[in-house]
Amino acid sequence: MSEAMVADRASEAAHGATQHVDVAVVGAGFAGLYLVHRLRKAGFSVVAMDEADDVGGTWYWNRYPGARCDIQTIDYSYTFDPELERAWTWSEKYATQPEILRYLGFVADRYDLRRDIRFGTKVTSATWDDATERWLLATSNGADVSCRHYIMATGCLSAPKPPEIEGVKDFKGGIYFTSRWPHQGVDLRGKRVAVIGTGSSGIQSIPLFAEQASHLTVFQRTPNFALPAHNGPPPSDRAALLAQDRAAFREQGRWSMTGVPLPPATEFSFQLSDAERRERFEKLWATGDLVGMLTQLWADQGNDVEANALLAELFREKIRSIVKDPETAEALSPTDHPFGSKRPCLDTNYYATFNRPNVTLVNLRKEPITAITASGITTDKRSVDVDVIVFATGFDAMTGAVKAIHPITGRGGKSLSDVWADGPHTYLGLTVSGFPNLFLITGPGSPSVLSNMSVSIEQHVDFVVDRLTALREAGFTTMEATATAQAGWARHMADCAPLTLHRLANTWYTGANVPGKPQGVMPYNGGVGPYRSICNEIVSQGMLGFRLTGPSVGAQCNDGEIVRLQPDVRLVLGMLAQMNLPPIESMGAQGARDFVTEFNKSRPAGRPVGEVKDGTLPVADGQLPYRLYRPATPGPHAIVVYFHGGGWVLGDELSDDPFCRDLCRRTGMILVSVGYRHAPEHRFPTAAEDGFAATRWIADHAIELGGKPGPVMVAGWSAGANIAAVTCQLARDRGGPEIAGQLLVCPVTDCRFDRPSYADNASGYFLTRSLMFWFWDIYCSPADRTDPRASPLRGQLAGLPPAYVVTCEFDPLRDEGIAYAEAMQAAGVPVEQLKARGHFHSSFVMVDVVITSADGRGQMANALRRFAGLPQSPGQDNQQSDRTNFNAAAS
Ligand code: NA7
Repeated sequence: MSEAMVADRASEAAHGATQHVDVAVVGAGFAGLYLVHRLRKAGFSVVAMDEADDVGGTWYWNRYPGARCDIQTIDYSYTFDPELERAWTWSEKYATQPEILRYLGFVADRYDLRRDIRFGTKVTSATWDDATERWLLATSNGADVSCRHYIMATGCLSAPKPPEIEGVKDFKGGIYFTSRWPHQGVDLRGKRVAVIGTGSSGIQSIPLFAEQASHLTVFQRTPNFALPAHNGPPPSDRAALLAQDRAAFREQGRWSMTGVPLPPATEFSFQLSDAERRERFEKLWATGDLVGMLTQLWADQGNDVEANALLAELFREKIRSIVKDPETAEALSPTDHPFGSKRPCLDTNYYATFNRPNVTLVNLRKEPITAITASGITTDKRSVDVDVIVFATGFDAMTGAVKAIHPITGRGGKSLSDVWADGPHTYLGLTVSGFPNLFLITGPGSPSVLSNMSVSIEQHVDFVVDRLTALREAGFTTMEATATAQAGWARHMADCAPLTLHRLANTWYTGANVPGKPQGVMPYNGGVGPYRSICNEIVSQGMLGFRLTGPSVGAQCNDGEIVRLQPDVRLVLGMLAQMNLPPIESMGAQGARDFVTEFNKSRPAGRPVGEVKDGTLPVADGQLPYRLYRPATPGPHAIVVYFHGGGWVLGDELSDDPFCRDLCRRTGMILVSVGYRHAPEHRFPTAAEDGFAATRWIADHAIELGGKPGPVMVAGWSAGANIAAVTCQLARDRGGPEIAGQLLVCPVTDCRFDRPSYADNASGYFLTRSLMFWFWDIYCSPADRTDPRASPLRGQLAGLPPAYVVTCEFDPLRDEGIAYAEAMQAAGVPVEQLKARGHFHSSFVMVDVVITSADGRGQMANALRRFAGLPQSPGQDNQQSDRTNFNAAAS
């Protein structure tokens, strides 16, 4: 836009004392442009303001040489208008900044957006007025703005971080920031250049600086993972997919985890050989596909430190193979964070640049910068004289652009900076309690920078504009998140933490790059598709978590938390609901068994253990099969006798295989999973008696099995936990075997169905009330049900071995498990309980699917170790252990 046009717009705005609009938007980048378009189409009066002289947002400012997007441009585009998509063709796989800026200019022209944008205009304060229910915005240029709704489309990486290094102002040479690169460019030919910072901006620009500079010195604090972009035309296979069915391609992106339509890997690292893993890595390295590298290698690469370490090492091998000087290669090799936990970069000749004679790497971890002087940069080992310093030192990400650019004062005079003093608090990353009618596009708490931004921006803009339209139609004038909804979102965000490894790195995702900034993963890591479904659910549940008011319609507040399930439990239940399965109880016993066998085939295989051995053991009237899991560590090991779940009707000694393997690995103990007999062929009390007999046989044959002689532990899940509990009572009453402890996971303990959990969780959580009725009917006649061998809660509880009882919030069996734990405790049994919030009946056995249950499985393992008199394994406190394991894997 010409300067004259900017001046015109400013003077237009300056005509009235205040410009009145329905909606004011800050920012004219990807988000701001789409907002103006959609709001206008929805019939709202709108003004957007941007400090820049034209559209572009981050792409207006970040003009440093080599600046490109790191999501393929085929995905990094608007998708709201198929005509627009047909009208624009990207020239490269990863477009350069000038091309992206041209694209945004093209979009602005096509929809005539500039006429509602005041360029060269900063908002200097925003204040909510309760009386008028409007925001009043003061601006740096022209009229103030009064608006009903205020939308911050300020971007996540738009507030540059100050250099934080002493002496910058003393430097006599040229100082440049990649984030504010001069429009006319900078001639670095023949100059001695220093670059500080090796994030995406540094890594993209360093190879180009090296081609011009007489000498380039790169000051690196943290080495980063970089993948060669192999730029060129957009990949023909993906272009063909898009051309074939544009709508389906886009829809797939919208519902994916990252916002890019690429199917994630389904095989786990431990299911692939070294050669297979390397082959996958080489393929993605050769194609330069960053999202692919982040999601398509193996299913556990993003959430398991050991699986991730395999990938990180392949990267380091590449660096060593490219960079000739071993010390430089070592310094360039990241070891302090898992791959993907810090934004990995796409590069063109980055590592090879360090083979050039005119390039030096200074490792600030070994020699920190002490000062910038008049002539250059001094570390504690040397002084480097330079003509130019380029700061590629990044941004005050996510919150910087929202809270630092101007005071925002909400209801009751509350300042956003104060409310966010200890970190950002939002509902959905989109709204803030206490700040009515304020919206943040891709704010902290939304997928934002962990996603394809263009997809997330469109989703947010659509959500906001659709809500504003619906509000207007219903006569509401304000919309505000409730404190309960916001607190619930914070809890959901915390629940999502184990889904990825972002928490293990100090990055701008966590605020660690800005001294003094509160720490915590700011973007939502639960995935783009799940996030979209949550937003949709909020609407379908009558704007759950929002308070709406209007002069003629009064107030409406449907308060509550949108996600009470653990994030991965929510996904599993969603998938099961989509499968639309017939009730298991309608299948008949054999049909249900076949179904379970088939269903189990699709689950991730369990992790490797030292040895898996099948055998049989005798009981009074037959033989029972068992499967033994032995740890890889030298024995003899303590023994846990395990009973699988399945309502005394389904399953066998193999059916909880991944869980047994997991417990074996975590405890360092032998697990013997017993194939006890089932109803209806063998009704009560066969399963209970089999459990007891098997435990006795295993205890008697501990040495032959490679275990330690002496007491054993028992464990079980669901009906298996019922058998474990009964076994403990029978062993006490029948003179052994000695049992050192019992782990009861979601146990069946009683035949009463009137406890609240049977009503609260009667359906919708896989194990239903009606399925439990069916199990009981098949297993046990009503007359037998009160026998303590069926309902151990009705037995004598004194003198039982110590117990660890696990119950899940969304399980019909929750309350009888708690009742059993409390009754044992009242009888003097040492009892510990794990009441698993947000989990369902199957959470703990769905190893590698319900990742959020890993922490609980760690706690169970430690309980078993306590029973066995073994020291606690620090590796089982997950948050802590991930760091410890990461450090061990990296070293
Ligand atoms: P980044 O990714 O935040 O990178 C900034 C770099 O600057 C990073 O290597 C920092 O090291 C380094 N840095 C920051 N402050 C200092 C000081 N004081 N001394 C030495 N080194 C410092 O920003 P970018 O602009 O490269 O990329 C931002 C995003 O834009 C990118 O992820 C893409 O999504 C696009 P550190 O790692 O903090 O040790």
